[in-house]
Amino acid sequence: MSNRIAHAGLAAKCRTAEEAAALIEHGMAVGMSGFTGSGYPKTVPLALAARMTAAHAAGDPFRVKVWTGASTGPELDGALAQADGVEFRLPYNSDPIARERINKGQMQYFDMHLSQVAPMAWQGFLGDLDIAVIEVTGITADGELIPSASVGNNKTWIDRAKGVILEVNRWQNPALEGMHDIYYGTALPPHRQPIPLVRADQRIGQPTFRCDPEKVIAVVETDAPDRNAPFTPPDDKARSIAGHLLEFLNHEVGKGRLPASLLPLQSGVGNIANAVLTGLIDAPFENMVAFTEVIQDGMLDLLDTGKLRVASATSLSLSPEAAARLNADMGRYREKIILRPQEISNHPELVRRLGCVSMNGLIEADIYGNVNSTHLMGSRIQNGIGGSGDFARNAFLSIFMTPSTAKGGAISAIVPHCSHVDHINQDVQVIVTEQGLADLRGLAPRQRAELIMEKCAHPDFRPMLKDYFARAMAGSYGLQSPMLPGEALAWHQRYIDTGTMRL
Ligand code: 0RQ
Repeated sequence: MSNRIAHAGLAAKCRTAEEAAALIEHGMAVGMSGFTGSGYPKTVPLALAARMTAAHAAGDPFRVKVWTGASTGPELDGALAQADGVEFRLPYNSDPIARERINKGQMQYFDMHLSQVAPMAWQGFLGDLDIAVIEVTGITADGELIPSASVGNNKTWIDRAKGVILEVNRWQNPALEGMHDIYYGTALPPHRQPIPLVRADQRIGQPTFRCDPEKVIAVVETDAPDRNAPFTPPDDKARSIAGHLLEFLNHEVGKGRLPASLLPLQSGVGNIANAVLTGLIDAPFENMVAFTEVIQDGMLDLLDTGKLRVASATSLSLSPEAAARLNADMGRYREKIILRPQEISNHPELVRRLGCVSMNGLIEADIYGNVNSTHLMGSRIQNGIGGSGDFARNAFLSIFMTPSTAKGGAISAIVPHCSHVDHINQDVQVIVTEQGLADLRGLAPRQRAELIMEKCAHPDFRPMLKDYFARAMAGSYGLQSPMLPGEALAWHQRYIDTGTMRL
């Protein structure tokens, strides 16, 4: 037993991962920690997957409902999906094995706005939560829990679950203690009060989770890193997208519509978002702050330059190199990073009050600026909406970015009609591709279409889009948002049939 467990009663509950996993039964709902590949439990899910595989081999059913913060790691989503042990999953997934099962119809997946998960769990719509499995950095002498590299929904899972299994991960730096801000003031209507946060750098809660030691049914000691992949260096397209976006932000500062320190930044996941953050290092903005979900490598680089003063998020999602850098200097970063529950990091009230500049990736946008963030060809889920909707609808500036083509140029990211809509055009103010940037603020649908085709579409697909739009103008049932229903999704059908949207 390590000195990470300072509470004698909880130290006495140390078990092996197999003993802890044996407490989880077929049909249970299990709330796991984990957000974008960090702070997820690493041994109990693996032991649970082994039990499931053995049960299935013996002809017995063994599947559970898995609730998390967001995506986790291969030891959790990958292992449980491989064992065919997940009946139902929420709210965000990026694991390829789980994705495959979802798309084969073998797993129910409730893809949700991340800020709404905790309130919905309290409302009771999701049913009872049987067990929480939560990775922590340590346990204090009075039994409070020091959070790990992500906060996610852990507070809610600990509060709601009938039993709690803790994984105390020695690999997580003990100096994480003090980085977190766990707010206990949320309530359901009619008792909701304003959340007293008016600046991104403010702390409104406490550094630890409260947990009744009586509820803890097992404590498992682990020593394993979070498994995040390295970022690929920005390619030409990512650099072009970042360039257009930074030029636009500069222009907005020049016009007096944004302060010189910008407004609190929210940045999505992925290589393009990372390229934008990297581009901000050489941009003329100082004293920036971030109010976002995920702190990835580019955000750490920005903190290092001093241009970013503070970053508020719910999770650290770093490459192994950046994680090592953070670990080596945790004392200093702890002053600049605040990790909060995701119902606070993504809270619409706070995003609106602070006036975030929201920057997220997309799968496809249509000529009117509706955005699909989740489904390929209308039916196959990629990841999930994540926090993009929490931010896009409420941001001061809602920006979406993408390369103009996908799959080696076979697919246009700008289409006549989105095959699935996550963000309606009213929530989408700016679209950026490597071709250019369309500022859609204040424009009506036909004006938006002209601008998106001209600025964002790839030149190979632009004539096809213009041809469709011209024919829609001539033959549409109405002219508010001209459309030819029989043709609107023909590009997607062509891709499914022939492997390309090209004629
Ligand atoms: O698939 O790897 O099999 O080729 O989609 O696309 O280009 O790698 O882009 O990693 O930036 O992800 C929208 C998915 C973009 C992401 C999305 C295929 C493409 C590839 C991934 P392959 P890229 P990125 C904060 C905010 C929703 C959640 C969100 C996302 C794969 O940004 O999940 O914003 N967003 N959260 O080939 C068919 C198209 C395609 C396409 C791309 N038009 N048609 N396939 N692909 N465009 C974070 C959280 O909330 C946690």
